[in-house]
Amino acid sequence: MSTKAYGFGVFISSRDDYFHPPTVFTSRLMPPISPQQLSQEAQKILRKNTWEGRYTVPSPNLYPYQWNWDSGFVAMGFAHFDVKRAMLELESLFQGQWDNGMLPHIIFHSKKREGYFPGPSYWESDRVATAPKAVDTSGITQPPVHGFILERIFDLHRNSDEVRGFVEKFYSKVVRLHRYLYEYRDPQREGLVFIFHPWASGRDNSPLWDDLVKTISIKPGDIPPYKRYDNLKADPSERPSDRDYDIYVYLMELGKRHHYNGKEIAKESPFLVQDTLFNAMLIRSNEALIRLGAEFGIDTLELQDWNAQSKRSFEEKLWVEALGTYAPYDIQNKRHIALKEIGAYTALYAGVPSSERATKLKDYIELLADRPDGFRVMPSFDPDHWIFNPRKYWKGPIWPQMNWLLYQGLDRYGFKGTANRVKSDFLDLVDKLGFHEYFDPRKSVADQLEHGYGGDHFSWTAAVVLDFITNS
Ligand code: 2M8
Repeated sequence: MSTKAYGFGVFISSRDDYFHPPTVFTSRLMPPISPQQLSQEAQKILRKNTWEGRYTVPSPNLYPYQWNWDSGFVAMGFAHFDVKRAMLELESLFQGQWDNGMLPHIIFHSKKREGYFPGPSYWESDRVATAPKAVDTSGITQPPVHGFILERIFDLHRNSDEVRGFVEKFYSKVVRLHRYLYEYRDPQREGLVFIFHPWASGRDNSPLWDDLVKTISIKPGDIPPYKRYDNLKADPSERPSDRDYDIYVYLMELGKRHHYNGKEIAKESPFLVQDTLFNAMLIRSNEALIRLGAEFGIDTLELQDWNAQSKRSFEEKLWVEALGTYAPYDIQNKRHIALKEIGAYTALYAGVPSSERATKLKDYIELLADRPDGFRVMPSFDPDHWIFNPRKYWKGPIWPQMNWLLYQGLDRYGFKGTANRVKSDFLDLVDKLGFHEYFDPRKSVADQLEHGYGGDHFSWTAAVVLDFITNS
């Protein structure tokens, strides 16, 4: 057995057969922080980021509304210490669900109308017949994590009548979301649904989208004037560029023109992508709903059909042999976006890869972790690509929820050592650099920093810490 030091945390080596989870996260600059202290801090953050007692904002200053997949992870975090708030989190999120089943990426519960772009006045959901009347929302969605979050809450509280009752009742809302995706976002009935906006991928300015968005030319008058706030509140060098934002607005306007109707958008949008992460989340959530359906005696035939087709298509269409991984598919230009990027690795959590492909995915993560130039795993983008940027938002940093998804996937395939490496790298970063939005993956650099990147006291960072610590 060998012992390795990752950053300032000392952990036992990651080989599958002899990994032991750490009990204390140590830091050279700070006194050691115990898991109990980290967990208390995480609980405090989730409580503090809860507004009006019923929903949680990702970060009060930077993102002052309720976000779709953030709230999924937040509900999981709350389930560890206040399951009523976990249920309320999901209920307030689904208050924004449209009549056609679409679940928007932002729910604007808050009366606060300034300080985030694009706020409700840009999306104009009140002009869309299927949008809810009681609350303004955006017009695009985000990765569908809610099925497996519901399953997680159920698993943690399976003996509680209240939780069982909630899960049984809530179940149909998630099924409606999936039905929407298959009906409106899969015109060729392939089982792979498309997104029409980078924000819907959850990985806004990932290099994945760079070439594709270069094909979009914006003429004067195509987009309305707008004012960004994000680059005033976070270091602009860590945020997307102005050109990125012009594209975001352009695609938002396109969606608006079609009342966000996926079928119409599919005919016109230059950005139409069958994304890896998005479809992996859908598959894993289908699976969770099938399992929960069996618990409650609900007919799941429709879900089983969807899922069998989605898994098959994912495996057949999105795998790129030359890359040794999966890649999103650009529908308009009929090609893979063949870059190595973290979304592909979440296919493990969805149980998609054959064991041979799964081993390839795992080996790459191990290679990254063992390199002499020293990365914590897993950077959100290929560190060997010239465009990799370890500080810039989705172009390289480590993201909390992505490490959680990766951990689950590796664990599912029995790669316990690699899974624990992904987990302990993340906990080490939080211990050392705080509950930030994202982190520098370079060990030598991160070890000299005093904080992470983006927003601080970040909700999903707290949620992932709670789940990791409670389940280790
Ligand atoms: C980031 O995205 C928002 C737009 O949705 C933004 O930059 O303004 C992404 O990291 C996204 O995945 C996340 O859900 C959101 C809130 O944390 O921030």
